[in-house]
Amino acid sequence: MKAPEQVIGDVMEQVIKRNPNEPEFHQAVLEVLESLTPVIERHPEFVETNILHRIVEPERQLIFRVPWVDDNGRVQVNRGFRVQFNSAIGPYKGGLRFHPSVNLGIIKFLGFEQTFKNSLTGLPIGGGKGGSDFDPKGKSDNEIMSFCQSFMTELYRYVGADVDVPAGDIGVGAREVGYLYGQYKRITTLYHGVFTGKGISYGGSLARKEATGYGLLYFLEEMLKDYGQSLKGKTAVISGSGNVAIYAAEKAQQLGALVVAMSDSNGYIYDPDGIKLDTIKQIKEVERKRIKVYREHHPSAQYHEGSKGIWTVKCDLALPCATQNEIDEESARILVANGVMAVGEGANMPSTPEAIKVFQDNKVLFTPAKASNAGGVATSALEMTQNSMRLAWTFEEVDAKLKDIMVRIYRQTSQVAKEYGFEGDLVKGANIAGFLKVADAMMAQGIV
Ligand code: NDP
Ligand code: 2IT
Repeated sequence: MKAPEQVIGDVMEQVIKRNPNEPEFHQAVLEVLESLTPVIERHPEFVETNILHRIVEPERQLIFRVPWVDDNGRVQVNRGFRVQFNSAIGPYKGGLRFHPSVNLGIIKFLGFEQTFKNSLTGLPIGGGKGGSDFDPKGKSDNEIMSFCQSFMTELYRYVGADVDVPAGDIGVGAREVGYLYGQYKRITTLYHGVFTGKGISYGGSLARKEATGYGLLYFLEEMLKDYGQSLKGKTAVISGSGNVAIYAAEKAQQLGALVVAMSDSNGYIYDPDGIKLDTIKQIKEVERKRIKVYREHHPSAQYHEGSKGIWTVKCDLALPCATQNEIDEESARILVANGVMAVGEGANMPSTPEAIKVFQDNKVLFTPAKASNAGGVATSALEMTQNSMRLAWTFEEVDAKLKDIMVRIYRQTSQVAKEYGFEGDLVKGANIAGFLKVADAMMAQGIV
């Protein structure tokens, strides 16, 4: 029998060889594999049945052409993706990202993370992710609709309420989900829950819009409680100003924290008296403008060009809610020097491995994305449940279930970390707990 380290080394070598030029995918896989040494020691059957080699290989990867016509009558071509990563515990589930940086490696990293995140929710959902290198910025509603209809005209073949259920992610919100769902329904004549994050008038769940951000704060609250702390009076910095960031800020404020900075990909605003969230919602959700416009409404706030600078703002809580690898080692060191107490990941993989090491070496409480941002997909699964039952729960009912789920994920993650000798290390706890359920289901289902 090979030593666990060697098994992991072999799998990693294979991943790099099979998936060249996909650094984000390598990064996500390595972090999970590195956590699994003690699991492999306890479970030789995982090695005998090659579970690790199987779990890092997506079940299916779809790449397709998305042609559409812009407002000037020009034909545009984008590339569409859907990676159906793992269906051991349920139908593929995960969002769609529309951003010019999207490529197969990014979708694969997100699908891989999603598999373990979805497992942690305790709900029956497998892992998948998709998207396109289409850039929604500056496009008219008509262009967005054209693109979404073309995207769905291909994707519809591969999805379904019990097959694969997409949702939003960067660049895909209520407007895009509406156009995508409309086209799906038109082609298939099926009115069922093939998307989550739908509008409330056509099968969406109350509290789904708020769920990722609220869930992050419920998770943080539970963790801080464990250390005799609370959110009250804490200063928070939240990167991004999209769906996750806005509702993380809203719940942080409700729980008594002072949110002093938010950003977009151009720069960040600093408002020492506390960010006025109504203004942010108006600028971002209604007008779709840049965050620097905030200063026109609140002249005493500062605007700084460059999104990375947000991590130089002194805070107790740093909540990265924009994108992958947005906190590097240098930013982590600045946060630590400024006395940060906890870092809660709302975005997927927002901290580089070097940054995570800086936080953990300096005893900063650190919540990994696949645990602390699981509230979004968990509430998506609640939307699927409501659609199947043909009924709708109230906001309070969904929110209470979301809170229960986040508290349970925190407890399970910290408990599993302790059980495997990594007390306080939620990265290890989340990776191990997420992996165990998927691996167990794969073992039970044979070599498939
Ligand atoms: P949105 O598109 O609503 O918002 C994204 C925000 O992040 C915007 O403010 C955007 O700025 C900023 N951003 C995006 N890319 C970059 C970049 N390369 N550099 C700096 N800033 C950037 O997306 P969401 O809020 O839905 O998603 C944010 C993160 O949360 C992502 O990592 C996503 O995968 C993750 N997530 C989302 C969930 C959901 O339910 N929506 C669930 C769990 C995780 P700009 O407008 O300038 O591009
Ligand atoms: O990364 C994520 O968990 C999401 N973008 C949400 C996925 C979903 O299916 O709700």
